[in-house]
Amino acid sequence: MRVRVPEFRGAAHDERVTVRIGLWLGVSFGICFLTGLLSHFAQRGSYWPSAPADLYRITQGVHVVSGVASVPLLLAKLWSVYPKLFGRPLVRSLPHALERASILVLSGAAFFEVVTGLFNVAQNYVWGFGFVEAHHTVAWVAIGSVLVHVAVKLPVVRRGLSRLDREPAPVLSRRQFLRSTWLATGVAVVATAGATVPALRDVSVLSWRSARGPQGVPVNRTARAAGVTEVDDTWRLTVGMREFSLAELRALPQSTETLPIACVEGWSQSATWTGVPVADLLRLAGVAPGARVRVSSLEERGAYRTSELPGTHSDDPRTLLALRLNGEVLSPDHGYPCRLIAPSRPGVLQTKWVTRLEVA
Ligand SMILES: Nc1nc2c(c(=O)[nH]1)N[C@H]1C(S)=C(S)[C@@H](COP(=O)(O)O)O[C@H]1N2
Ligand SMILES: [Mo]
Repeated sequence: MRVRVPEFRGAAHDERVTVRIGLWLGVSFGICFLTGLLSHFAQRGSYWPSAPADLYRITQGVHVVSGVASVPLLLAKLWSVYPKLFGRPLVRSLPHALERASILVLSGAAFFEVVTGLFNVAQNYVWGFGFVEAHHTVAWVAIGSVLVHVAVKLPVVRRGLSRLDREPAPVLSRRQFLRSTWLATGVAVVATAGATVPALRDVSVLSWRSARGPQGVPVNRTARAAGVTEVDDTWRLTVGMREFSLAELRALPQSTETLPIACVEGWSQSATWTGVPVADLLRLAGVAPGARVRVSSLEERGAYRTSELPGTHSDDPRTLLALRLNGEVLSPDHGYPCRLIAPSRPGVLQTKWVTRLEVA
């Protein structure tokens, strides 16, 4: 039986163009998937290295930038193959049906990841489900269907990687389509990467959160939003069985470290923090070094009001209970009277308005 397919002769629909864009999409998706797993691990896992201090900042920056790069690539890829949707009959055989179904799953999962990721970056939680779990689960669906898709299409990939300029006529427009795709991808990356790459801050016009907050550092949740508005002289830090007033904390030996806040949303910002090393406080309270520590804040509601500090971090001399930021007393929005700041730690776990440290 002859299968009639309407003719789409535009250069964008050339198999060789589809394959090239597909390859880059595969690379950006693969990088995004792996760095996403690392982020999940850093947030949930019991082990995550505390050095180098910029480790999480880099993996999460790469995660968000590769996700952004996937958007134009995904759109160009779909544009390139959409004529295939008009192929008739809809289903030719069982393998063909499976292939079509897998593409449906792949496109759906890819769109879900990109859209939820971008909304999260914009701090727009418009849905009823938990972002982290959904984004993580669907990532496995997406990467699984990518692998199936690549395996099924391997012969096409081989064929499609042949030289673009074998036939003279539509060469230019094929190259033009590819070039505009690279260009759109480059623009998307440069326009947003400034959120985490300081050198790009001024060219990243669409970058989120690159605006300065108080003391030169952006703010995610303000003290008012967290309901932490009244901190007075009765405030105490409880460490195990010991209590410290703010004056007592200020009287302890202070350390100064330059460490980034690296938000899971992709922005990051380095700053100079001064305070008491958490390891010193634990020692004063008689806690054995390397303990896993639960950090609690004054915040009464909110997903990030507590966090756990793995032993690798509680033991690291650069992990501070910070009292000062960039030379000034912490502003309320940055966690006054004190906040946790540890090297290579996701921003959501850098708990502000700390009131208690205890062995987890
Ligand atoms: N208690 C508490 N601490 C918190 C949060 C919060 O909502 N509540 N937000 C976290 C998030 S998501 C980030 S990125 C950092 C941001 O710190 P900053 O506002 O000082 O830049 O604080 C973290 N600490
Ligand atoms: Mo964050």
